[in-house]
Amino acid sequence: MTRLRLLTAGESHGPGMTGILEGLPAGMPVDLDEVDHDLWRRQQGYGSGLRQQIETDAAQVTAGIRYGKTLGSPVALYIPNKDWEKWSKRMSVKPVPVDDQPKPIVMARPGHADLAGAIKYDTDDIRDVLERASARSTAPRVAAGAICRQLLALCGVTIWSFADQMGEIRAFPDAIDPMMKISGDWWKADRIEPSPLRCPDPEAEKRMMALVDDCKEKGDTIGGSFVVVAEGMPIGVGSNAEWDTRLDAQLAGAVMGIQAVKGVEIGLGFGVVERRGTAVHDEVIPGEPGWQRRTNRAGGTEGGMSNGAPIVVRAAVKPVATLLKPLDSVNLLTGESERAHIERSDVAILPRAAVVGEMMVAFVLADAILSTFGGDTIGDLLAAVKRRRERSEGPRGIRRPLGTGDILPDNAADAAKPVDGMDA
Ligand code: EPS
Repeated sequence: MTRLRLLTAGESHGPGMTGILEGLPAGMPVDLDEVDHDLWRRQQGYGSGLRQQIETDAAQVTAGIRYGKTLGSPVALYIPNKDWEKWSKRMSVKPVPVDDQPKPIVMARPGHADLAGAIKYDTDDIRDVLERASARSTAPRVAAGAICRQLLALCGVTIWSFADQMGEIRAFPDAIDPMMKISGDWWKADRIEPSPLRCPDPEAEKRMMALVDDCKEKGDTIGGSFVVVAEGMPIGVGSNAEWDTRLDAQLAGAVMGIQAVKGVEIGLGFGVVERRGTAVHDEVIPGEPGWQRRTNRAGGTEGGMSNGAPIVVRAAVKPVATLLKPLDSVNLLTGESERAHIERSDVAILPRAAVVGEMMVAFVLADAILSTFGGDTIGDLLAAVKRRRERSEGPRGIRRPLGTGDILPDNAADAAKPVDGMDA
């Protein structure tokens, strides 16, 4: 990332989770209730374990925001862990005599960070590893991503997500068709948000819930895939110039960095393998304004840059590695074969992973927009985005003169106003 930096810290059962987001422009209004609402969304989902009933995640801002607007300094977010009350001894920061410590965890769970981490950090207690590997670390990512999403909204970009597959059950087999065009009205928030699985297809949702129940009964877990869509991106964000500034590479890396994600596709993704070029690339046709695309198989990026079409990112989520019917493992101390360690856990995390996916996409797109357009203030940024949108309105020869575009959201003008009292 070139402009925004996000550093997170915190153990799952430690005192709390911290996120520091650096690089936001000054003067950007931040709705902290919205941030808490996004944290709440991350905690919903059929198949979640008991931990989500214990926690009510809310972000305390300890730096970077004054009178509801960013200062341009790093924004620090703290999300307390309610469960810490019960773990303060087991997760004590201060030394605890060996006889008072709980029994170490020595049976690595296949699929978790346990085995590699125990060897890497040379510990006899896998808890030293699993606490940080926990998906709880996605909470501060969501809080920071929620702020990025608000910045994107000011720039005219909206992001949403849904679960499109769990096990073998696919939502709307043709909802996002091979042309990558979204048909019908199923994608609307009032269809997705109330769904316990973030699945807007009620028929598929019912079968997915039954699948979760079946896995729970059998001590098993289940994964799936989710899709994140970002609409309204200005054209030419990201870069064709260098491997690490390519927008698609950054999106793939950030989404792959979410716990349990094993695959990321943009647009057709692996669907390009079996198709010929004429069935992969998106034809450009005359339209309003200037031109249109017949399809969106590229998923909104070409040559490492946004091409103005919706950005469509799909991620494969593996089943949770903590199994009530554990797989074989080897005792780290004795080398003997035993069953893997069992912890309180979740049966399915797919709907929650989708919300984290939204926020990671928001973080990458906000970073790319800021890297492309710059700006010490939100006004600077929005003015530069507006110029780019005007420049994108059509072929050079028929473009409207610069300065006549009216394509930013209604509230963008408010955001661009100077901070109250700035003149004083
Ligand atoms: C997790 C195990 C569970 C999850 C946790 C991730 O926690 P616990 O061990 O306390 O039951 O609920 O995720 C969260 C706490 C969260 O907020 O997302 C794991 O092993 O990764």
